[in-house]
Amino acid sequence: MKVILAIGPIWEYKRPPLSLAMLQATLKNKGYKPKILDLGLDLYIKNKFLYKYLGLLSYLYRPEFPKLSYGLISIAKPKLSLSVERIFKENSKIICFTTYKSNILPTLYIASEIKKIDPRKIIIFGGPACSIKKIRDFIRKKGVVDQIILGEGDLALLGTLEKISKNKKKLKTRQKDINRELLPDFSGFDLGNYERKSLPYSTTRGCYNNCEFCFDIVLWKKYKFKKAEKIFSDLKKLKELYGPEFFLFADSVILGSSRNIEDFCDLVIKYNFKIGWVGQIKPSVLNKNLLRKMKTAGCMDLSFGIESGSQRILDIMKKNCRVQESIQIMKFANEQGIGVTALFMVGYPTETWKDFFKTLKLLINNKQYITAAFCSPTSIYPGTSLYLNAEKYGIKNRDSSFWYSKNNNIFVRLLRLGIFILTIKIFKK
Ligand code: B12
Ligand code: SF4
Repeated sequence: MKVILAIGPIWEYKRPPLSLAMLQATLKNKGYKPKILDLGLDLYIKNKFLYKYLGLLSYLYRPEFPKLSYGLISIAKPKLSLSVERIFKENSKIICFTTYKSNILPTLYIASEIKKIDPRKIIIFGGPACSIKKIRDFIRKKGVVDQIILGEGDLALLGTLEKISKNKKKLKTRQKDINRELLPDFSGFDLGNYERKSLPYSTTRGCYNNCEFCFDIVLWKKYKFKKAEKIFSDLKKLKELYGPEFFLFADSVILGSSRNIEDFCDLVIKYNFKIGWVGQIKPSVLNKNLLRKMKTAGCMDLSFGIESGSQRILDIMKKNCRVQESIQIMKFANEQGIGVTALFMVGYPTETWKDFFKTLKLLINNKQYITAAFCSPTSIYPGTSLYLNAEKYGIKNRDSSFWYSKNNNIFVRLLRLGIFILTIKIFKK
C-alpha cells in the first residue's frame, strides 16, 4: 500500500527531518510503499521570503483565535495550494503529516484543502504538536484529520495502517526498545537540495532531568538512550550510505550517561571513524578529560542550556546545575577546540532585573569561550510543571505568549531579549 509521509512548512531546510526517515524505515520494513514529501523544503526553494514569513508567524499562531491565525497565513495560501496539488499527484489514499508548533497551521490548511477536494482521503497527524492538548482540540475541531497519533509514532502508525487495510493481525504499539530501532531511511529525500551536507540522528528519548519549564517530560515521559555500540554502528552505516560530512544528534541531551559518551568516543577512536557531530548536552555529565576525548572522536560543537546567570533562578527552574559548573565546562570545551553554543532564557517567573543583569554579566565575562549565544523569552508549555504551577507564581493567561505575573509581562520579556541581543552585538569579538 502506498502511503505519503509529508511535512509542511516550516521546519528545516538545512537537513532532512528525522521523523519521516524513521517512519519510512518502519513502514518499508513491513512492505508498505512510503513516498516522502518535504513540502517545507519545496516552499523554501521556491519562495524564501514566504518561508521566513511563515516562520515568523509561527510565534503568533493561537489555537484560541482560529480566525486570526488563519488570516495570518492567507498570504501563503496560493503556495500552499501547490503543496495540495503535489500531494494529489502521488495518488495515495493515506497521507501522514509530521506536526510541530512551527508548521501546524499551514499543515492543517493543507489537510483541509485535501479533504475539500476528496473526503475519502485518510489523513493522519503525528509529532510533537499533537502532544499539546490545546492544539489537539484545535485539530479535532477542524474535523479534517482522521487519526492523531501521540508520542513515538512508528509502531503506532503501523497499527493504524493495519487497521485501515483490514488486516486483522494485532500489532504491539507499546513503547519500543530504542536499541532495536531501525536505521533511519533517507532514500527518497532530495538530499542535494538541503543546505548542509549533514544528517540528523537520534541517540536518546527525553531527558534524565526534569526542569520545571521543559516540554520533554510531556513529550517523551521516560528517559532512554541507545548503547554506544548501536550508535556507532548506525552512524557507520549512514555514512556509507549517504556520505554526510557530519551528524546532528537530534536529542535534548545527547548520547546518554557519561559512561555511554565515553564508550561511544572510544569506538570512534579505536576504529578511526572519520566523522563530525554536534548536539545539545547538560554540562553536569562532562569533565575536562571526557571533553578532550569527545573532540578526538569528532565533536565539533556543543549547545549548553545555560538559561540564567542567577543561581536563584536556576534553582527555581530545578535545573540541577551550578552557574560556576556551566562556566567551567564551557571553558574546558572551548580549550579543546569544541564550538560552544550557549542557550539562555529571559523573563522566567520571579526573575528580577538583578537576576537578568547576572545573566548579562555571565555572557560578557565569558565571551571568549562562547562561539554563539541565543536567547528566548520564557514560554509556558502546557503540561509542564511551570504550567501546572502557574498559580504559585501568580501567572495569569498561562496559555498565551502574553502571559503575565507581578513585574513580568511580554514587554519586560521583549525588553530583556532586546538588551541581551544588543549586548551580544556590542561585545562580539
Ligand atoms: C533536533 C531538534 C531540532 C532541530 C531539527 C533537525 C532536524 N532536521 O531534524 C532544529 C535545531 C532545526 C530544531 C529547530 C526548532 N525546534 Co526543535 N527540536 C529538536 C529536538 C531536540 C529533536 C527532534 C527530533 O528530530 N527528534 C527525533 C525524531 C525522530 O522525533 P520526532 O520528530 O518527535 O518524531 C517522532 C514522533 O514525534 C512521531 N512522529 C513524528 N511525526 C509523525 C507523523 C506521524 C503521522 C506519526 C504517526 C508519528 C509521528 O514519531 C517519530 C518517531 O518516534 C526536539 C526535542 C526532542 N527531544 O524531541 C526539539 C523540538 C521538536 N523542537 C521544538 C521547537 C519549538 C523548535 C523551533 C520552533 C525552535 C525555535 N524557536 O526556533 C525550531 C523550528 C524549526 C525552525 N524553523 O527553526 C519543540 C517542538 C514543540 C512542539 N510542541 O511542537 C521541541 C519538542 C523542543 C521542545 N522541548 O520544546 N529543532
Ligand atoms: S536539562 Fe534540558 S532537556 Fe533536560 S529537562 Fe532540563 S531543559 Fe529539558
